[in-house]
Amino acid sequence: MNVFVLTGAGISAESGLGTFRDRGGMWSRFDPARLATPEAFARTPEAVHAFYNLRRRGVREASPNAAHAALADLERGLAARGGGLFLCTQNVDDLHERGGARAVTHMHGELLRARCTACGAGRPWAEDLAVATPCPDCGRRGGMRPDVVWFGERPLHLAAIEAALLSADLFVAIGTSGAVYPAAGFAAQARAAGIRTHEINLAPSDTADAFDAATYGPATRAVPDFAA
Ligand code: BV8
Repeated sequence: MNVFVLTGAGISAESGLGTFRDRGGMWSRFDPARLATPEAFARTPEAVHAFYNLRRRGVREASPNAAHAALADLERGLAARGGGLFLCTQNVDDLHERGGARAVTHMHGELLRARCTACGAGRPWAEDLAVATPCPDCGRRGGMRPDVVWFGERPLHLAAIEAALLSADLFVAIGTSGAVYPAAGFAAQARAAGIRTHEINLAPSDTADAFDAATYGPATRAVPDFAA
């Protein structure tokens, strides 16, 4: 059996990492247009660095939770039975990896990586970034950026995601509001291809009507129950 799982910020909520659109969520305290777009980075790079430095520290202090571990168990169980789990996340944290998942597709990039806009070199990066940070490869300053996908930028790995989505037997979305495209369109795409769809969330998402089934509750309870 091949399962495609799409996760969002809700799967990391119980690890203490904030979500974006819940009450008190990140986008209610910070303006994404001023902090999560290429234009914002060009206009006020230090403010963007400060925003991502804060989140990078938060990720380092957070621990994976029972939902991350349950997906890692599911990945091993499906492989042992000749199937597979395609774990696609919108999240930029590394909690899936630290929770034991072996293959994670980060379609919105990774907070613990940085990329030089001058030479294009990318690498793991756990420390703070600043405009003055020199690129370890080309030495230039002013070009280092968080290796995440901002609004208006093309998400990563779309061809591999599309191929895995259309060859799945089941599509499961976990902890996502269904507000951000193209990820929010995956459920309808799966359904149109005749693939069963299941939503696991705290509450019905914006795309709840694209799902055949749903389990509502905290991910640390709903995901282990589902994956069992
Ligand atoms: C693109 C990375 C072109 C950086 C992020 C008008 C209409 C339609 C689309 C658009 C439009 N105008 C612009 C667009 C495109 C735009 C978009 O969709 N905008 C939306 C807001 C309208 N999309 C883009 O710009 C994308 N790029 O389109 O390029 C293209 C496309 C295809 C091919 C070629 C070119 C790029 C989008 C990526 C932007 N980067 N983040 C960073 O993190 O700072 S977006 C950000 O939102 C995060 O990645 C996040 O993961 C993502 C989605 O949010 P969620 O994960 O769902 O989080 P949210 O808080 O919203 O929801 C949490 C859910 O969890 C809730 O439902 C809650 O109930 C639940 N929950 C809470 N606690 C728990 C829980 N569930 C279980 N247990 C709990 N304990």
